[in-house]
Amino acid sequence: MTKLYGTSRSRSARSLWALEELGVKYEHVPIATAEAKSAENLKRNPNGHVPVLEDDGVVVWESMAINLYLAEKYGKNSLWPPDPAAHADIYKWSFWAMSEVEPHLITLLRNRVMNPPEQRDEKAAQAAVETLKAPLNALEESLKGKEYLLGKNFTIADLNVAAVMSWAPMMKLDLSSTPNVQAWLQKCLGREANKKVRGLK
Ligand SMILES: N[C@@H](CCC(=O)N[C@@H](CS)C(=O)NCC(=O)O)C(=O)O
Repeated sequence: MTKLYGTSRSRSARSLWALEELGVKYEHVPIATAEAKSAENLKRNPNGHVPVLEDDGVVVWESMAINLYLAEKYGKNSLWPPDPAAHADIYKWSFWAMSEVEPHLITLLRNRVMNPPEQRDEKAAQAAVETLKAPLNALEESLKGKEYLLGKNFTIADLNVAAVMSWAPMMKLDLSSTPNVQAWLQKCLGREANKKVRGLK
């Protein structure tokens, strides 16, 4: 039995996308972000966050950990290539997205979308845009002449990085100076599995 806890309007969308790509049969329990600290959810995840995965008795939290686990278990002929060197690339890009990109996108989210207008700090947002230039240029270079991060095929590395980057348009982050990133992101986000997740609760 596979269950994914967390509304698609949260980081849970990443893990729902992975489940859909992998064709895993699962139950979606769309608990809202505001309910993530309920006593019930704290039992699953002591951090009181979503997403949380339960899979045949295995409980996993942290969106990237969930996706790497799912890809390794269910994606051997698709999202998870057999070669350990490919796994190194997958870990590298997944941790890179979480450490080098996501915190700055969150700064943008707070200061351009989430905070009430009087609490928004456009200077902090601009500083985040500046900081993002170096990692985005690194991504741009890495995608040069390639369909996907690891080469010809879409893998969990693309899914994890694109899921983090999917917030960029909402935060008015201009990607026109990194055309490879822009084209790759559109291609990844346009996949049927991701579009299906956008329609979930
Ligand atoms: N690093 C964690 C972050 C999880 C997280 O912060 N989730 C948010 C929703 S996007 C949440 O559950 N917030 C509820 C709260 O902090 O009370 C992951 O990637 O899974």
